[in-house]
Amino acid sequence: MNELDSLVTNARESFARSATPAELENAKAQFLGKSGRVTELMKGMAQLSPEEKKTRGAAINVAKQAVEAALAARRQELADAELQAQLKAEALDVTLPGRQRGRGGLHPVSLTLERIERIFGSMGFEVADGPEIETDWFNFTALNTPEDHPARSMHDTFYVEGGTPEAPNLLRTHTSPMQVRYAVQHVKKHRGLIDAGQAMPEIRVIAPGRTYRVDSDATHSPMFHQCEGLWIGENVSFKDLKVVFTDFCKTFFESDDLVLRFRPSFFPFTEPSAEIDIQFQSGPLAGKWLEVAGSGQVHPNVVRNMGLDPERFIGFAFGMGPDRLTMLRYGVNDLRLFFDGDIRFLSQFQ
Ligand code: 2NM
Repeated sequence: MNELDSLVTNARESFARSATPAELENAKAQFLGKSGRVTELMKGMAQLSPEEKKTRGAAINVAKQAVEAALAARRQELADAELQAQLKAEALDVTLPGRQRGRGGLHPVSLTLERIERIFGSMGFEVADGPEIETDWFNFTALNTPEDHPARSMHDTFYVEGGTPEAPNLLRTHTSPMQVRYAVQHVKKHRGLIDAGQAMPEIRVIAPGRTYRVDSDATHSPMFHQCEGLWIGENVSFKDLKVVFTDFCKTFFESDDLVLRFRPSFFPFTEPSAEIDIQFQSGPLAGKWLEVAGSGQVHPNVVRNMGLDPERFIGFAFGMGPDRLTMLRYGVNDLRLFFDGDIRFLSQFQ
């Protein structure tokens, strides 16, 4: 191999070894730069005769062009490789579905509460609201709970700061205190009518909301929901309770194929009292008696604490658990699923 051929071969090898554009430019300088090998060869022609210059010059030129061609080819190769690497690094799967903003929605228990409010609303019941931190009087005393009742113990009730020993503050253990507050306001508003012996607009209210008890297992959460109902007038009876609650159950469960049973029971705030059991006649829950609420005729002491004369005013109340109603309606078997906040579970109710 002559000198010029080996120069071209050296250049090709040197360019091939250059892995980056910067290395390639250094390699170029060694051959085509001011003191590069091709340039040195051209300088070396000075002493040659005109005839020799002609042939030697042409041969060097051919070699130079070969080196330049090899350089251009390698530049293109490196540029292509760089582009490929960049494309790979920034790879986009244009077939992926777009990221959507989560739409959000109501919690299944909220859906149940809305449903309860709408059904009782259609029967003329207002919706009461009130504080979750209650006084001992509204939560227990007004509801005829004896001073030594176990529900008042620290084992069952969360007591909080801010009260006095005689009037401690607590997290409400049921939503009835809201009804007492509502009834007291209602009576205050209509005191004139009542004392004049005229008809008072009936108290017809439900009280939905969060309640708290010291209790935690598969079927009890320290925070749970309740919805209580209250209807008081001069001519309200247990028959009205049965009609109202039966109608509610049929609408809530979207079925006429169910029966109710009122089973004698005891609550401090009602007398007589009854548990309400429901039995579906068809569907997945058919045949079993399921307890869905407590109820009763409001105790005379409670009527009195609302500011009314129990000889003249009478009514009924009931209390149910929207968490349990939600489990029954959707066939959920663990209460804790509602309060774990797992979006995969909760999003199924939208
Ligand atoms: C229940 C069962 C029976 C109830 C009583 C009252 C009030 F305010 F009239 F005293 N509200 N809710 C009641 C009655 C609640 O829950 C199981």
